Amino acid sequence: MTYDPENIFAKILRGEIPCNKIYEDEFSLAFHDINPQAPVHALVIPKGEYISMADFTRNAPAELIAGFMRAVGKVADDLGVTDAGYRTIANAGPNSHQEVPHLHIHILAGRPLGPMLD
Ligand code: D5M
Repeated sequence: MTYDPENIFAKILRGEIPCNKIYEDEFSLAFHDINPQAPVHALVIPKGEYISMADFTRNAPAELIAGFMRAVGKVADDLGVTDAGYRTIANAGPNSHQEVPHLHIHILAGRPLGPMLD
């Protein structure tokens, strides 16, 4: 599968469509999910053309991988959910119901989340 530069998160990264931004640095952009599944539902995406965690960890430079993962923890801290707890999810591929083919980590928090799977 090749990266589709017209996916919606690529457009957000290029500033072509807006997002409700939480955090940005040289490696990452974080914003609120448009269709929240919990009181806190953030998305963190790496800067670069990566479809999935497999694509990212195989192909991204180590500095970007480290910076991206650090941003996920920082966003959770900044949102004030670290102590109460939160869930991170990165869907990948058809069986996971990945809708947007640009790597994104969901941060879900703000209420007890219950069992992991539907
Ligand atoms: O999750 C894709 C997520 O992306 C889903 O929770 C909705 C969200 N989404 C889609 N478009 C937008 C925009 N424009 N802003 C913010 N959030 C958005 P997946 O894991 O691919 O199923």
